[in-house]
Amino acid sequence: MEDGLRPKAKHVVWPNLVRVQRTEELFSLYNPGHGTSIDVEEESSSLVEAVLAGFATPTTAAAFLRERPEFPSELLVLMARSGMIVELEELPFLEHGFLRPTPSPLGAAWSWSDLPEAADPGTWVVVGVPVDMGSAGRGGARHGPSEIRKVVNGALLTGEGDVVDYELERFYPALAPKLADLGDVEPDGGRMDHVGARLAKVVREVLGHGMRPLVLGGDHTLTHYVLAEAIARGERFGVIHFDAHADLGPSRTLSHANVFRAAVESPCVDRIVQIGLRGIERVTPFATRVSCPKRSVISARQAHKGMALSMLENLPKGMPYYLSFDIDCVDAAIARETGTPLFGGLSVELAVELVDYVARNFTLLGADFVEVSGPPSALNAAATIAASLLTRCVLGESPFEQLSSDVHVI
Ligand SMILES: [Mn+2]
Repeated sequence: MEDGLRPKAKHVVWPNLVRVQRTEELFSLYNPGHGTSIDVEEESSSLVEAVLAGFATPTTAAAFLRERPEFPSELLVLMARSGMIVELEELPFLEHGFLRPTPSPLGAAWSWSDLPEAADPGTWVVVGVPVDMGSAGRGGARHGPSEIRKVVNGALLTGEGDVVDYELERFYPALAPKLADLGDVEPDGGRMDHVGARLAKVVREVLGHGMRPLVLGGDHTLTHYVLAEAIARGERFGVIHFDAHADLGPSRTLSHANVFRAAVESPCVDRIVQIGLRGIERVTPFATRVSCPKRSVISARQAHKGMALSMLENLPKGMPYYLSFDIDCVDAAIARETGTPLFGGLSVELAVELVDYVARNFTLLGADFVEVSGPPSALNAAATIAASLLTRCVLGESPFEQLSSDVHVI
């Protein structure tokens, strides 16, 4: 059947559906947890009623249609995509909600039901994950997505026309980046695995359409769920990870301190590059030391000596990479708003140069910017830096000329 509805999976009406009767025949259905609604007109009201009655107790689309051979299956797909009916299996993590639209989208505002029609390969699809459940340091990363969206240059990323880039002396003619925003994953329910399952559902769909997730954290734990979806595709890829910390803790309990564990263990992940590491840590005496030849580490000190760039230049370019940027990679004297700050990190200039190199020279299958924290303030330096780094990602491969002394006049 069409995208978004598995015919043999049991579906059920979403339990908290709101019905508003507009006239005797006309009504609207709202799914406040998915941020979706459908207006039901006279000609379709009996069909919608049939779906609501038919899926009041769990059944499959195949069984529903077998009893009603004349039923338009596209209406069933629409009701599944808009969350009016959901898979029984997904109910535990969808019952508290799925996606919340954001008041300040980056690029085009998409709702879940805009997919798959709106899908366009190569598009960066923003999704925020406002959680800090997986943090051991100071919390506050739940403010990350809204703090970052507040300071992204929206006119630059949503408009059309020429773009002048004084930072890297470039001129981008007629720049129209492919960027859309699905809003934030619902953080309600208090369970990281439920939030992770919602995020995984989004990432699976985005990757499935050849688009690229651009995830705004949130604590670093969320990267685990994104990487798991990338690994599930079964294709070889590499990971480029900017962080003050290695996030390879030996614990089996998922937290923001061991999110790259699955990447180390999966044969799909061919290379893991970690840039900006620093600090001194005690290794737990219960852990066993094992070799990991696919891992390369460039400390913050080495990065400042030009070694990060030369290492990236020598990485194989024949496979896609996933970029994960923990804002604490940047020096804590500059990017203060983060959970586990460390001094002696990357400068803003170096971070911009490296992310720009990555975005221009590698095929990125997705990216995240995590550990930007609140509380909301007049100037959130970490959010502002994350915003300029993610802008470099979105500018990506766009063609440019060397900046000239020309001026623009009307
Ligand atoms: Mn981290």
